[in-house]
Amino acid sequence: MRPLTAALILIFACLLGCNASNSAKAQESGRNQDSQQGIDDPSLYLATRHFDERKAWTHMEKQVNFGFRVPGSSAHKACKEYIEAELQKQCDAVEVQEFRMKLGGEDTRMWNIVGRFNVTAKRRVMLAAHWDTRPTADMNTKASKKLPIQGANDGASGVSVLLELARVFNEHRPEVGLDLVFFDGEDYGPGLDMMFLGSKYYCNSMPDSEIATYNYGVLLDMVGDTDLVIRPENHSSNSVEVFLAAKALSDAMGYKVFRDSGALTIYDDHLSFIDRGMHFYDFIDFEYGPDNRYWHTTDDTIDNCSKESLKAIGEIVENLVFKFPDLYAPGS
Ligand code: 1BN
Ligand code: ZN
Repeated sequence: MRPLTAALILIFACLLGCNASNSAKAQESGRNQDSQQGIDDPSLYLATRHFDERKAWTHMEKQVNFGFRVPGSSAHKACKEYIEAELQKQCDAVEVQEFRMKLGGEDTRMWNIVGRFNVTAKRRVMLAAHWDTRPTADMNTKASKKLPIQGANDGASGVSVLLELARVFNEHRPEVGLDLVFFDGEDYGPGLDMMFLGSKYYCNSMPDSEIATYNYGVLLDMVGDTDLVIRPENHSSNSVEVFLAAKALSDAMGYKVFRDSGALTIYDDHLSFIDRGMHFYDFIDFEYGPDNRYWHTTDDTIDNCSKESLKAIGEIVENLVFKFPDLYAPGS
């Protein structure tokens, strides 16, 4: 069989498969019924590839070169200024939300940072990541658990993808409003009570009228792992359409990043928004190294991350925003 014929058969088979599972899932999950879109839309296969992984990788290097971005440190302040300056180059509006917390007995300044496109649009998508790094490598087994982590994957990777997407969406405008949100204090810890500090603060400060403008949100966490695999996340299950659309894109674009099996339940920055009724999916790769052995350890280094993974998730999210901005009706 000629390669083109084989490719067309494959695409047709995939279209049929997507169509059947999609309509059933749409009824279950309350997908935006008014939308003309669907993951059975053939234009899905005409993906754009504007995301430049070399530019994303430069953002990785810059962040890890600042040092450990632990709240209260000079590296943390330098990184905040870097993210803000990069967003100023690309976005229609940039906002910095300062808040203070007592950390380790010190009154500590923390910052959530937002880059907006199409500021007044009433149909919006939020893409988010945390930019702080964990102060202690509590999962270390060989070296001290008191050392800080580089946070190349757990911190810098999501930021790098969002900063490169800011360039993409400035040059190729999305049809909806888009907010790139960088949360501080996600990983302070050691326990869950002292994590997700920035996202809780940010979410609490949003009026209902603003929540009601969002179609959905996506959180990117630990997306730089050399072997990138993203599985269903159970807290995000009210947003299954987001996962299905991303998986359809991933498959159609030739990536094997999104998998149906092995669902996880993860506490993360998306939870406050879900509690307020938003659709919010956590794209997290929680298999970092063999048996997740690099997570919250001094092995969370740039050497254990790859440009190719940033490219895959960057292109998938780029196309999610271009092709599937209306998976849910705003505020639904
Ligand atoms: C993700 C990355 N998280 C922390 N760093 C959230 C999390 C908390 C994931 C506890 C699993 C367990
Ligand atoms: Zn972490």
